[in-house]
Amino acid sequence: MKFNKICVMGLGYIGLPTASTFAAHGIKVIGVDVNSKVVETLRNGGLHIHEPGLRTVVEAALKSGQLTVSTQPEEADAFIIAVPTPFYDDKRADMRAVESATKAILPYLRRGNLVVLESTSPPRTTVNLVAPILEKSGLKAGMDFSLAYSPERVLPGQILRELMENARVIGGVTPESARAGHDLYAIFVKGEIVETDATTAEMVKLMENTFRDVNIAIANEFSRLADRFGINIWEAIAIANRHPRINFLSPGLGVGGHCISVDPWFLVEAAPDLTPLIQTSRKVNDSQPRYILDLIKRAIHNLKDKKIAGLGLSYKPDVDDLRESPAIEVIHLLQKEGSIVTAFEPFKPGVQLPGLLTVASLEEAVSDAEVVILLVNHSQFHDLKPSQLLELTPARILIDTINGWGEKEWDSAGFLVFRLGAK
Ligand code: SAJ
Repeated sequence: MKFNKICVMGLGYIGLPTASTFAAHGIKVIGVDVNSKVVETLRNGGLHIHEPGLRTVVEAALKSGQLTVSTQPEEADAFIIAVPTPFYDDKRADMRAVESATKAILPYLRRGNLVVLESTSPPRTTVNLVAPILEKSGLKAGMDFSLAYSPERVLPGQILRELMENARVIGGVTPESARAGHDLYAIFVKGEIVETDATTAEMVKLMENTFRDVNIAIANEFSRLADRFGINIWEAIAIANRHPRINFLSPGLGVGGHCISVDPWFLVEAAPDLTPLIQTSRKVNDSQPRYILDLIKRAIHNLKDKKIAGLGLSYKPDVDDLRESPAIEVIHLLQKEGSIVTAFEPFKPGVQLPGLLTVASLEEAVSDAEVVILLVNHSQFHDLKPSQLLELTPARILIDTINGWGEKEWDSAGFLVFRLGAK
């Protein structure tokens, strides 16, 4: 199948890099976002998200005229839906954005088009939710137009590289739909493109993120056991991972972000009776911030009125995304204990968050602190030398929740350091 023009619905962390990458490969792309602020920002040469290398690709795509942005879709050869699928408070998948993006395509859908859903979705979404909406056009999915599910699998921080290099799975509602999807992504994907059916592709995505969640849950549980038995979990994991069939992930503050902390719930919702392990892992990871609070309490005893500098607010190192961030949760827990926390996030230095005291520099955060807590292993913090921090802060107690400050360098430098999972 040939593609001259495609329409990408959703210009967030996935849609914008995808739209710009297609444009960079000579395809005419219309990028659509319902948020007019996003469209305005892009039109004015701005960027609403931080991702390494993205600015260059977006600027080039817009300047060349290959990418245009709008709040409304247009007729195209292919439509890609890359909108968020968050969850409600009760952890059920919120499919409203997928539903409305699909409805928005409906008036522009023509015989011979391809529609691809990329948003992470509960099993059978493509056939049970997307296809029936599109078939209101009078066209039949898999016969009159192609319909496929192709999950994004890129890692925030490395999106542009992974978009092209990762293997890509394309699940069609028919083998012909999968083939059409293959033809589309072959425009820029250098990794292997694997064709399957739509529901398998949906499951693959959910299985991948769930596997990671379960793996992190066991690492978090081991960190608690390490505290109990007086061993160093970081050393133990490093040794265990030398076994050829073992690959533990790392413990930490818990699992944040918009993907791994959300996606396993889609499987739980779809089959609560079949998912006890997945549910327990989610609970273990969600309870890790509270465990971290206990660790801090064991180190400091009385948290009331303690002046604490919290380093990092994002959900993981070297990204600006604050969604579902366990670092923010730990700070709220400390505040409930009466601590006065001053937080600094280098990737969003000016950020204002309800109920949080944030400052725009490391210096400001630590200058008056009694305790410094390393919450996110951003390079800026990881690369700090103990002598630099000694000069910036009167605090002599450090809490390292993610093993960012190695024992050798830091423990003999004049600080009293407490680490998660270390004796
Ligand atoms: N984390 C740990 N320990 C680890 C690794 C991560 O506690 O050893 C924590 C992080 O600090 C973070 C959370 O887990 O809070 C998730 O981070 P991540 O780097 O594991 O994953 P995401 O959410 O940034 O991206 C994942 C990726 N999925 C997999 O690796 C299977 C990515 O490929 C997906 O495209 C993305 O989810 C997505 O969009 O679904």
